[in-house]
Amino acid sequence: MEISSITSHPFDDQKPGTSGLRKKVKVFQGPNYLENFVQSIFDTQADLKGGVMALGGDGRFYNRQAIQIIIRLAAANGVARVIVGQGGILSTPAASCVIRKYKTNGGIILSASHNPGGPDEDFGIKFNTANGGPAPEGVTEAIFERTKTISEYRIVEATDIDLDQLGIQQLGDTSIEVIDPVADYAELMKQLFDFERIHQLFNSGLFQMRFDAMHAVTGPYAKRIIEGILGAEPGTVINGEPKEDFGGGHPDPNLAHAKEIVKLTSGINAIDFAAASDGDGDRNMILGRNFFVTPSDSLAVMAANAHLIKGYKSGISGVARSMPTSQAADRVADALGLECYETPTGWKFFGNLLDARKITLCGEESFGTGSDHVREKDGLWAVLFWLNLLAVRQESVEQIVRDHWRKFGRNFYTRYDYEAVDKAAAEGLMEHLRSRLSALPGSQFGNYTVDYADDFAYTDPVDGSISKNQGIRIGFSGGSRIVYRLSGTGTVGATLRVYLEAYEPDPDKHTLETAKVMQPLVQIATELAEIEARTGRSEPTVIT
Ligand code: VG1
Ligand code: CO
Repeated sequence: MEISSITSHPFDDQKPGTSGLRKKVKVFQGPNYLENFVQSIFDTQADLKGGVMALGGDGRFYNRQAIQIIIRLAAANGVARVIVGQGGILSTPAASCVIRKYKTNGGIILSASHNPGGPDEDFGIKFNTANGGPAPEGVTEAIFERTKTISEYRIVEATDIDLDQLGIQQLGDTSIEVIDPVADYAELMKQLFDFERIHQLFNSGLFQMRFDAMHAVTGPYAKRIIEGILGAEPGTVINGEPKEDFGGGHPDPNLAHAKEIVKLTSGINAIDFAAASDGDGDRNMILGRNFFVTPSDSLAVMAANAHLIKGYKSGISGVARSMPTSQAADRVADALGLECYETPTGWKFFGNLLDARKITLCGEESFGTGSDHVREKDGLWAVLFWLNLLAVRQESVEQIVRDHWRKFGRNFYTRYDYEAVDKAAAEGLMEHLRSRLSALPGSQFGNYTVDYADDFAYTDPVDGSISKNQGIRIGFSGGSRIVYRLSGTGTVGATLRVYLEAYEPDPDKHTLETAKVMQPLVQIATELAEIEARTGRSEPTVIT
């Protein structure tokens, strides 16, 4: 097998963001762009030489071509074995499962998650370490440093691997093993959840659900597990055929983009339960009959009920949430006498806590929940968790959540996204807020008094690493909060995210409409940051 060394020149924009390197497909298709980044992974991750790596993606446009290129780079860089999902497919949580199960030295996941796909849309690449989790900042920093000085990459000349053929194919000294992308993941889910009970729920004839795969990667997973193994009626999984452009949609499971299931759970003929997942299968949205469960509440409900679920029946060791996620989970942890960790946005920050067994469950307000079963957030896992809970408690989604609020109080929550705003304007806005922080504590805004205001910094309790500038927090006495941060996953301009949380202990007020409750905080948040004056936007692009 002939190995070529190809001369290349560094790109200056290969710094991974919140979750890997994301760019327009056209950028990745450009000469040497993908090759440089992958070679930088091999150059910095010495274990991969002579080692094993997992490889797969969410099936979006350019997935198959990128997989072929990465396999040829892996062979030239002395990787002994590459485990790749059939068709180049692995959902993000399934990739994490495969890395852990086969004890690989890490893996490469191709995805831009919830960002649209297609020739003019987004592509992404991410390296996960041997624990199955997204590489921590130290590793992504090293890869980025390497991309700045790289001068060549190594690649073998070879014909394409047949990605649809299960089994081992040889590329020089490197074995390429094409595996069923669903089997190992389904096996893991069977260990965690009471499949018999969920099957009975489906069989009862009294329960109707739909799962919207949004033409993304979870289609085959959901069909095999929910319809196949658990016996839900055919047609339970909708939009289950993965498409390279996600059917032209935006595979982002929220109220704005997953309209189809919102409709199915609304009105008099509403079904009992619906859920959706995103492009790469790590996000989830949970809906009951005429009822939306905020991701922050979902995490809190899971923590409070984990002991009822097979895989967690001996209890949980602790919880963690990303900083902008509502403090609902904190209240549960408090009641259970457990620690609740507040981490920066991005799943990579949960890895150490999970590895050190400080936490069992974790979540993000951005429709992400997960546990120590893998090291990624896991969309279908969350759906199965809820199904298992519904089967055990024999109550509706709404009853379970309202009961939770009665016990712990309700954290009303909403997020405003201002997408594709001018980058300099967005940075200026954050800078201006930063300059005001020290003067804010004690000031009064309507009924709200500022308790603290800071630029969130995190010290990892396991390895002591420090991450600064992770978002601006303004906390009010009484537990309400405003958080501002700039997105690290977008590919156009900047996206300003404003996260709002209002704590309400009084059960009589739990039936109020979220938008109404949040109104005063919205006004404070937009005025304080001078959003309209600085970005020219009077309204957000998306409200979730
Ligand atoms: C967003 C979310 C964050 C999530 C990240 C990756 O990041 O806010 O919570 O971890 O996406 O999710 P940002 O920097 O754009 O706010 V996924 O499902 O896109 O891999
Ligand atoms: Co995702």
